Amino acid sequence: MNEIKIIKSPDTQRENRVPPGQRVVKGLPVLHEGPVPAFDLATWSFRLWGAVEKERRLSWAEFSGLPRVKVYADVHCVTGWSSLDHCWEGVSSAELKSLVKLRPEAKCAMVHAHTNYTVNLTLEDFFAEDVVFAFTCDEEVIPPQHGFPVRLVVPRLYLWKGAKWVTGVEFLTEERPGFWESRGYHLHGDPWKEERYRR
Ligand SMILES: Nc1nc2c(c(=O)[nH]1)N[C@H]1C(S)=C(S)[C@@H](COP(=O)(O)O)O[C@H]1N2
Ligand SMILES: [Mo]
Repeated sequence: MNEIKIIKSPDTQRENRVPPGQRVVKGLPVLHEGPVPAFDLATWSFRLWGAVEKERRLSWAEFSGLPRVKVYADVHCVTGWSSLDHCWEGVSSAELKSLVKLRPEAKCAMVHAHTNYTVNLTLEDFFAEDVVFAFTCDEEVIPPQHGFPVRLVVPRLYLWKGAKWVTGVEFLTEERPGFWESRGYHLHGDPWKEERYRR
């Protein structure tokens, strides 16, 4: 086995780990639009496309075989709850750089997921060291309602950026709002600045 790199999200090192306007809950509530999608790992694929030199599609065997990291992080939901001390194991967003070469005009990432869910991230936020495509949460396989087989975790932004049931990443040359961002949520979503909604 390769050694798994352990990353501590910087926000877990703060003296006060609860952002303004948030309260701490135990466990992880379930929140999403629409039904929990069914999955067949035999046909599952992860696509990387858009502003890249050459598009790629990875099978479950290929994607789940990539080197892994463990990210220790808190989550903050825009609706007002935070849940502390989670450990996510999966593929670091930075790992994708070994799979596709971004074109110089690439500026943003749009992460795509079931069902018609998308989140926009700047490349800086997307490639932050603690961003992970997670297979497990707290040492257990992510349950269906939390995103099985793979969900994104972006610890430094509100939890809506953590797309469950991800299907791929499209690289964009200009920012385009994702699912919630086009319905009034903030384009960025920093919980420490309370970037909840757009005016
Ligand atoms: N595919 C998908 N991912 C999603 C959503 C969704 O509707 N569809 N909702 C988001 C929102 S708004 C939140 S708060 C978190 C909740 O994650 P949890 O159910 O694991 O707590 O999932 C995010 N990821
Ligand atoms: Mo949410």
